[in-house]
Amino acid sequence: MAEHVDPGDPNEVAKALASRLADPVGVFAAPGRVNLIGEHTDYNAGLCLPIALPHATYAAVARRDDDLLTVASVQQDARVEVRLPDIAPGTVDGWASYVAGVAWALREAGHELPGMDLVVDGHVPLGSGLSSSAALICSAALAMCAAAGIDPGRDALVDATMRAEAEIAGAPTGGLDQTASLLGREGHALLIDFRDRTTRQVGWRPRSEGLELLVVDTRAAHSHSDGGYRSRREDCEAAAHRLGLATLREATLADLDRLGDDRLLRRTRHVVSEIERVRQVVAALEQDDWSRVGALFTESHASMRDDFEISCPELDEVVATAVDGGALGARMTGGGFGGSVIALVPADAAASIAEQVGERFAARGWPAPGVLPAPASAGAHEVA
Ligand code: GAF
Repeated sequence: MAEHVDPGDPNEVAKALASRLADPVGVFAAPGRVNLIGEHTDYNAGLCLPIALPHATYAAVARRDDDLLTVASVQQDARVEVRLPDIAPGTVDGWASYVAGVAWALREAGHELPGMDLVVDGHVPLGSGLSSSAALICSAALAMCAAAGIDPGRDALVDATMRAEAEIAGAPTGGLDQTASLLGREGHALLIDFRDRTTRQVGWRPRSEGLELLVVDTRAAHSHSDGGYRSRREDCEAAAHRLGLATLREATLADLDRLGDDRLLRRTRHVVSEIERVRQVVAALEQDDWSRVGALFTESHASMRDDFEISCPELDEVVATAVDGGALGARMTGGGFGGSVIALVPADAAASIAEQVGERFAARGWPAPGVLPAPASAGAHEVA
């Protein structure tokens, strides 16, 4: 059977977390995300369309009189302690490097931070392609800003969280996850143009049409995912270089023949066609054409499976099961090589599709998948 993954009650989570600190400044929540469409386009200066999930990471913070940063987690035994001036690339590793990295990036940007105790509680499933790391890093960013009494603005926080993740945590991501977590809005998808990092809120309310966005966490986390992500970035850079372009955003399908390399041709075809699909999904949403949205999801999945080669049997199985069960369309979401699928389904078919996925996984001897509710939810905020 598929297992329901509950986001938890934000007020209860916040209350329990605050009680772990003597004099908390506040508790801050930052959501995970699902990207509706526009995969591996962010680092190609392309378009993405994520929504924020109701599942979030929570960070409670208290000030200290010295220059120590201490980080504890409800999910981890070890408490990490580091002097703020000692944080630098290579000095903190593991999950706490995301939190220490934000402190480092904010200080690098010229902000003064006090010593702080942080306690975090993660409600975004780990390794699910739903951006648990962006949720952690963004909740810590808001908590630290509140403790320091500063408000650098959301765009500056996107910069700081991206630097933290790339330079301290060692994950060279493209900005999609942090932007979605910081700027997401209830009832909306966020259209992000990574050429100039401008954003636009686009209405996303499938429930008002009798539809539901089903998120299925396959719980397949492939060990080569880090290497796979880097190698896709390198392929895209190599393709742009061969075409004499700064990024693949400038490429068109007419350029494909000039690449002279089948792998680079297929990588480029994915990026160019995926950016176009983002435009088409936004246009379809503006016309309330949900069948078209679904069809574009399924096309996107085929492109990631065949051209970008970032799918895996578990992801393909969920997509096939959802489509067989009556979904308007389905695709893997996130970096790939495991993680989650989104399926746009008639609300009254959601439970039976989830059940069929669970049955097919059991038949193949795979661990039970997780199923998450996914109404478009609020971006990072203080929990009242
Ligand atoms: C991961 C990365 F962190 C994002 O920046 C993005 O590239 C995504 O994979 C693929 O669209 O989530």
